[in-house]
Amino acid sequence: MIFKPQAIIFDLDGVITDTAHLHFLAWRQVADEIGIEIDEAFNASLKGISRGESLQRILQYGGKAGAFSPEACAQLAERKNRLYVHSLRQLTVNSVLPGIRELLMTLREQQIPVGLASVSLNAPAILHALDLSSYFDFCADAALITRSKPDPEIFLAACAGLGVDPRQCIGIEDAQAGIEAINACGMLSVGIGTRLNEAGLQLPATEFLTWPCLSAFWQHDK
Ligand code: B16
Ligand code: MG
Repeated sequence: MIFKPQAIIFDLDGVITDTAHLHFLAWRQVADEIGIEIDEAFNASLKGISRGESLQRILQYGGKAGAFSPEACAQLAERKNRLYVHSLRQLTVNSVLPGIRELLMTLREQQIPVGLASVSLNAPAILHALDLSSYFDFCADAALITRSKPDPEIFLAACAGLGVDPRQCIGIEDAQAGIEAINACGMLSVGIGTRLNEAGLQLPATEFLTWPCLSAFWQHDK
């Protein structure tokens, strides 16, 4: 008898498509305008971190923590988002990371519910641009989340929306904060990339993320 997880919950940026570079370009421009220089290495530390908190980390990095009023911070975050949303126009169905569309199709065939746990407020628009919306049974609403990853809130919201027990689910993430969030809710964690501590299973890239691989992981660890 093969046991299956009750659901698979995906992160978006870095797992389904790679928008990290677009986030970087938008943040770099805004940071530059207030005299802070950031690079791709620093940007990697913002993976899975909400927009508002990303701005606070940039200000801290540039030695300007507390230099802007809440209203000015809101304007900076809004400016970054306008730049970012504009850049999302370049996303097409070909922007899905290798193997992901095939995996989502197989999960449909296997009748395994699929959820999304992205802290991006732009997630629904991105799924739509990638023509993947129909593969997701529930997308947690980032606007209702009060605590950024590594808090498990967004993953718990995705499980609640699907009506599944987190301890019977797999979560997939590319960020350390996301792996910690998955583990904190008792889900099995799959990490995409390198240098992810505590991932139950670590794969170097999405092309290795297949249903046989996830199924074998589940049989082995449950
Ligand atoms: P937005 P994920 C996260 O997406 C990104 O990794 C992070 O860099 C970004 O700041 C955050 O979404 C918020 O995005 O500004 O579009 O609301 O990894 O949780 O899918
Ligand atoms: Mg991510």
